[in-house]
Amino acid sequence: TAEVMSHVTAHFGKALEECREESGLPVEVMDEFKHFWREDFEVVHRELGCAIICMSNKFELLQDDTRIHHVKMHDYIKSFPNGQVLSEKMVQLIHNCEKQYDDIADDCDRVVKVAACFKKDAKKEGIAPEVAMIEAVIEKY
Ligand code: B8M
Repeated sequence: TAEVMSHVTAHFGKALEECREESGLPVEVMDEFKHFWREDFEVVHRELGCAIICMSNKFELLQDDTRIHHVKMHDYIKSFPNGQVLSEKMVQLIHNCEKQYDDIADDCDRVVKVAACFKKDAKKEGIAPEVAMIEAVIEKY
């Protein structure tokens, strides 16, 4: 659900600070990760892909091939309130997007494409949070 996704985003987003430098993502492009879900935020910058890889690595959510580690991703999402209702759907959506962009060799370029695909599909499925929902839980993390 969007409620659960707001918790996941609030927690995951905290790692952006740690990844700002090495990913080279300018503050002008994205100052806080919650804006990922804004209607008018375009998920297109290669550096955002680099940042998502770096952030995911902080929580060991990726395999060596930079695709999601299904078991670890499940466990991560399940660690949030009501996480079990979202984990399967979320892994499914991300994996489906990974398959569509499997031919892009550059990891940052591929991951930003996967992330944009995931955002679009999550909205379609009604599990994309409003930024205000993220703001309401961000202080918990
Ligand atoms: C990775 C869990 C983060 C959840 C926070 C919300 C949105 C972030 C989107 C990133 C999509 C994950 C892309 C990783 C794909 C690796 O092939």
